[in-house]
Amino acid sequence: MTAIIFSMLALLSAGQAKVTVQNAWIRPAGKEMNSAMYFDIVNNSDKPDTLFKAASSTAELVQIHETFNKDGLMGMREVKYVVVPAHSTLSFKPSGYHVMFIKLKRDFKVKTKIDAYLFFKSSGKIKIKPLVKLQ
Ligand SMILES: [Cu+2]
Repeated sequence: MTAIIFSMLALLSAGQAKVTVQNAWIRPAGKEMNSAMYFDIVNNSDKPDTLFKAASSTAELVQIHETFNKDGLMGMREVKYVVVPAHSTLSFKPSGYHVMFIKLKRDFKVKTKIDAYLFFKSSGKIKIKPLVKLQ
């Protein structure tokens, strides 16, 4: 009986990507300022998954950003989604992808934690608690 249940669970999970988010952190900043959040998305499944939204009640606006270099000038811009390939880890890190927190509703103090959510097409809504730190 137990073996049957296990094999059914294996079948249910086979077709779906399931990512985990690790090492989440966010830069300290004062109320009304902006901050940036970083983390590693680990996809151990054999299907790609897509991050398409980030959210937090601690900022007026939360966007997925990429950093670019045009003619030696660094800039950043919003992207609508980021694909995480199968069997890979995608790191959001300084000078790369990041989640931008625009116009904070309160101070982000070092050593505290912030509530945030990442939304994936396959894995759904994932709650994370980034630690506020300088780097
Ligand atoms: Cu940005």
